[in-house]
Amino acid sequence: MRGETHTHSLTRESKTVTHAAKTRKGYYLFPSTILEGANLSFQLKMNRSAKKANSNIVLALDLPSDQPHSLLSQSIKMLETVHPYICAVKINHHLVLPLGLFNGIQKILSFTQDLELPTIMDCKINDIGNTNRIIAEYYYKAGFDAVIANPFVGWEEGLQPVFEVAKQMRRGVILLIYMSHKAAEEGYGQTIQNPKTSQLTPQYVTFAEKALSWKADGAVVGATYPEKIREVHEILGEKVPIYSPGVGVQGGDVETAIKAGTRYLIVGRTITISENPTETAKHIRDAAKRCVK
Ligand code: FNU
Repeated sequence: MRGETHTHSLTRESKTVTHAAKTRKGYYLFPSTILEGANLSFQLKMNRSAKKANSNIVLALDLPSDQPHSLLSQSIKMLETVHPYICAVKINHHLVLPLGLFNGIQKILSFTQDLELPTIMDCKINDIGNTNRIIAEYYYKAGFDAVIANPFVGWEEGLQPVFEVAKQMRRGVILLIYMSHKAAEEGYGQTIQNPKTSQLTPQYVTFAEKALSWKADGAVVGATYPEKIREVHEILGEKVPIYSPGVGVQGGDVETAIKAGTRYLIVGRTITISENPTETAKHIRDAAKRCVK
């Protein structure tokens, strides 16, 4: 069993070269899976991973904060047991703050890369453009496949630099459209006057439209608001997949969310603090599988 002492510290780049064979001409020949994996867009990676695992569950690797010294080994242990039932891993500040990005989180990312699981950093980027670009660059350089960002800051000098760096590095950007918590209505649900058309519109509808025009790779809509999922899905169709957190502990329901149009379910505590995370992950995966057409 891998633990605190495991030596998975290779970066994405050095690992790729480790797997490569050098020809006489000096070119590297990569096994096709590695080459394809490195070049696939985030959306394709997710698609492929979901098919392979026969699962649409994104594990929110949120562990309790009472034993910070063993978070790394707890994370690896969790991934070792639940990975057959998930298609991706989402990491939050629960781990980045205590473990640090390059010496701690990167070890987890190296492990998820070995498992061929795409990773999402839930940093909810929400600052001025220059800062946003630097945040995204750090996470992508550490090895994350996608970041979550907040469309409230807008495009110019807001999220534009994030989308630019994502394009350069072939990574993904997922936008918050309607969050899962009780007060989501106060921000995402307020009625605004569209500055261009002067029409009154719900905030989240304009965010869904931005997700399309900015070519986002995903849209977060809480599983706790199936009617919002349905409405957003009508706007996005299959172009921008919906990711829904809020299943289980927050009150959202697997079947209702999927039937309303969710593509990926983000599940944290229901799995991570359950008595048997593997069984729980399998149970949720199977429940989700039954609803997917
Ligand atoms: P669980 N999360 C969320 N709602 O819960 N990123 C949102 O609207 C959102 C999120 C995250 O409740 C939350 O921070 F945009 O234990 C946590 O990491 O299943 C996870 O999704 C849900 O955790």
